[in-house]
Amino acid sequence: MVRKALPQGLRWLPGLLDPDEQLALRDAIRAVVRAAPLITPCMPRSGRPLSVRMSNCGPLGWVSDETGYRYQPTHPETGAPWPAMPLLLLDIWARLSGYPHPPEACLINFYGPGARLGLHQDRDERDFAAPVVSVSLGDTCRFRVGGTRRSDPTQSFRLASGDVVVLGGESRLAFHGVDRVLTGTSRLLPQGGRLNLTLRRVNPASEAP
Ligand code: MD3
Ligand code: FE
Repeated sequence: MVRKALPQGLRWLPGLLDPDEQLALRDAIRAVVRAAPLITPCMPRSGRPLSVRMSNCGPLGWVSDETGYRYQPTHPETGAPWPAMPLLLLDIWARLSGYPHPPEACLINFYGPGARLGLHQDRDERDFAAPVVSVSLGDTCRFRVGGTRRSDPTQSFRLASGDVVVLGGESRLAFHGVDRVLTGTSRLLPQGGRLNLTLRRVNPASEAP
């Protein structure tokens, strides 16, 4: 097998969270999702539903509907502010991001049976100076990452429960996606499936209130 270098600025930390931290974070996300139920987002224009279900915590949340992608302070169905970000996530960001301000958004992606996420870039944020920090819980997935152009070669690796990935530097604008979830690879979520939490800055810190 040919091993390629990971994109510049991508830091993969396999097993960063120990089993107790994974349980604590799972329970914190359960509480978030009880207050801010998972949504089935739709693609802008086509209105086609995504297979990944989503919610958010923190001051801002990422939403996608027929009118477009955006960050907003409230849940689109309940109208309530997104729940607070669990302290464990703020702590992970403070340790790993190298960014002197807290994250503004945590997107919660839930992958049930057959869910996947096509190759895309994350560019709805206005601040690309901050990294994205990703935390995986539950079943392992096959994650794919390429370069900053869609046509760049890609490579894939497995993200398991407790793995954290920091996407800074050039990797911040790399194309990436989730090819598939490997059912039955973790017992953290009793009904199976995979959770991914991405911590993000949205607005440049210089413009923060
Ligand atoms: C590389 N989530 O929420 S996490 C997303 O597993 C997203 O749910 C995937 O792509 C998931 O937008 C992948 C790893 C990840 C997250 C953000 C990135 C990789 C990234 C941003 C830029 C480059
Ligand atoms: Fe993404």
